[in-house]
Amino acid sequence: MKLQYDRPASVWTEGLPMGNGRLGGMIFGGVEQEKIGLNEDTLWSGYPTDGNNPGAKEVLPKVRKLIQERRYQEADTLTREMQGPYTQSYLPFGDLLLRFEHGGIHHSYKRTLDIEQALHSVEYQVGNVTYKREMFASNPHQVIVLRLTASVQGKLHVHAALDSPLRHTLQVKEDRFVLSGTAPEHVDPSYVASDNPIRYGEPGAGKGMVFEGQLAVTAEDGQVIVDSQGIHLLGATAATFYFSAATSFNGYDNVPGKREKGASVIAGSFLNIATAQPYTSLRDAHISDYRSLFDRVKLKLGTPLAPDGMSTSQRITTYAAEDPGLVELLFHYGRYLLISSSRPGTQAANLQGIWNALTRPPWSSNYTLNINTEMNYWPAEVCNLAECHMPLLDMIGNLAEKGAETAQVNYGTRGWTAHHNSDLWAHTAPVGNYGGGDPSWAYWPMGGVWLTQHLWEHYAFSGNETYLRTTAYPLMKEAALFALDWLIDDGSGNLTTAPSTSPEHKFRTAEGIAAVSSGSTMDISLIWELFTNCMEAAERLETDMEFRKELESVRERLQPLQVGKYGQLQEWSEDFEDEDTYHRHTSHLVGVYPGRQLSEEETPEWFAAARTSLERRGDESTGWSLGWRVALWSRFRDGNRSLRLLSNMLRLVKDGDTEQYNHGGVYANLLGAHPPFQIDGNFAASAGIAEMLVQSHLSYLELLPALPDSWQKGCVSGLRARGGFEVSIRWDRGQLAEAQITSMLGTDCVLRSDVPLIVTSNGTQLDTIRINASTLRFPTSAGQTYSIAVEGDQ
Ligand code: FUC
Repeated sequence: MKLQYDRPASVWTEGLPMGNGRLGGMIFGGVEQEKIGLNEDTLWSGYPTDGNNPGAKEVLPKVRKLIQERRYQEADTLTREMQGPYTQSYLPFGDLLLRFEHGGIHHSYKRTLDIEQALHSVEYQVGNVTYKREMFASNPHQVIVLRLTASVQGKLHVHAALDSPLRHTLQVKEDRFVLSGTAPEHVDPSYVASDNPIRYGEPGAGKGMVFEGQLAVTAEDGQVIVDSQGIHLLGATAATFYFSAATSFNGYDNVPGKREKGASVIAGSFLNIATAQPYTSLRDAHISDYRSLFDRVKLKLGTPLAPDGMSTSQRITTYAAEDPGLVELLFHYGRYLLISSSRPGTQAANLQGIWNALTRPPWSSNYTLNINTEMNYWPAEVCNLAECHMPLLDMIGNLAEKGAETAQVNYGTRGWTAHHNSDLWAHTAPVGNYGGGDPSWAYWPMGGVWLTQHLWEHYAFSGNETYLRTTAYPLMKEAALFALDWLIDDGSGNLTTAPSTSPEHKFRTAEGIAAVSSGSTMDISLIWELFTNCMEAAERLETDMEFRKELESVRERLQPLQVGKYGQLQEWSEDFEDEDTYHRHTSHLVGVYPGRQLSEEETPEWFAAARTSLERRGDESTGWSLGWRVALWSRFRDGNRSLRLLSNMLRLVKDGDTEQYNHGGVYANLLGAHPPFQIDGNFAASAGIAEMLVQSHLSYLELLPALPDSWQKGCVSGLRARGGFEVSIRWDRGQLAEAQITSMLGTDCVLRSDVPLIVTSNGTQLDTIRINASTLRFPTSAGQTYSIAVEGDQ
């Protein structure tokens, strides 16, 4: 449960991340100088705007006509007229720099991240003195804490300071060193060539937010001097530094008066509370808060191959997924990262979670809604971190408000829509800067339709009907209203979408390559999922019977999916040739995972075709794409293939490797590499591993659906399944040995198993009802645990 290294990080991607959901730190410094990259999750460029494009309404019928006439390239070009501005960017706060006055010559260096406790430590010796640094980001106290100690009295001489690449001033306020800054009003995306990419407002009168960071120290001995250069700690043996930060962000809509306190007051008050605590109580509060989430799931996949002291980077290059211990670490690391980047009340994790060092980060470090944002949250429910899902669910509520205007202004439809990208300001309009964005990504009005799946899943796992009634269903219904108005008759009575893309992928026609056509499989599948979820929700809530019927009849008329000439599930409504057979997006398989439209039982032909499609895509891609394929192969019940994909993912990518689309992996710090760094691969890996062990997306719960041959013996506990179940499983010789299922809601449990099972509760065997050859059902009581064994095994 440790990431460990025997030398300091030399670059950011060798650093180790800490976070409390809001504040992030990337520890990537050396011995003589420690460096912690700082982040605050509301620190973005920009201010509220909408970006809606009233001209889109007139363009829409013309684009639809071109599509009908199969003039796809012209349709591509015309969709550009429907675009709005790019989103804003997630920005770095700056760095916390600690200079140790003991020189750089040292020995016995070790740095560790213990993900069981969310604690970082650095330890080394200079001569006979052992220096230690212990660091964490506390959620209960909302500060980053650094504890420094020397084994010999009075040996700590340290200078600490703050710096930022954003406009700022430095000053001393009482005994604190304070950095006050202003964010730019605008930052151009990294992929836009611009002479003036970062634009600040008038000093003192700009629209960019302000932010402040405060640094303080309490020393047990020695001397502390705070001056305009920073904090000087002289001749101490033990001291604790505290970093606190806040911004003036006042909600995505910046309604005046909503926020009572400014950045400075907020940052200061967290610091007041933290500095008044002894170090041990801060540390204890942090660990118990973190463990209350982390400890819920345990996983054992086999005997670790790597020797105890081996560095994590060495372990990755030597073993990849052959070391079950490394796969366990990867699984739990995703959980660590979600707990560290997404807590109730914080912003949703963006492309880099909350860790970003660049003023023009890749893809603006924004919310990319055509896969990456959803992927970030795939592990939340199944891996027992439903609380960490909340920031995304809240964000969906914001997007629904802004997206209702976009739907109305751009298309004149009901409901709400979001497109390819979003940001802190809940951007919902198509991006592209009024014509500059390639339609293959810039044109995609399905963001809202896909995101609402998360609202339903939060309910499906928890069974929380109040949440479904008051929050989830109304937002889902509004997204469904958009979809109803968006669908058009394809001329044969079927309903389709147009203009439509299969995100980021293009097709070839006799005329050339294009992106825009009608009824991409992804559009149809996402709408199918939304309508199905809405219908089930309305049924559970016993509401909206008429609306339910309407959805049902419209769902019936959705343009049917098709099997193409290679036996593949067609990605588009015509059997076009792919622009790139090995493309990273597997959008047309969304009904296999994370959706449930396609299955062996319900849609065997399409399911088999989807498998062929995945086969054709191959096993090489970006980090996040490999993660998706782990989960997809699990849904095809091919654990060996999932493991192969995990192996491809556990491939060391070097810092500085340029943007790549066919060879992703992880960095030395086990963070996902597209490359560049993108955190979604980590989250997909955790979700995919969970999917190998438990599935519940269909009408039953399945244990060990995709166990690879090499995981002969192991156990997992604490995974969640839809319907309100918590599951623990032990397996041996590659087979189920026993399982415990705890029922949270008291609903019937339906289990799929090819071998006969015995269910007992409190030592008494239950009568189970056999539904068919492979599924059985038994009633449960809320709070009760049921033991499952294979008949004949006892
Ligand atoms: C989509 C992907 C890219 C990258 C970007 C953030 O555009 O196709 O690979 O993940 O999002």
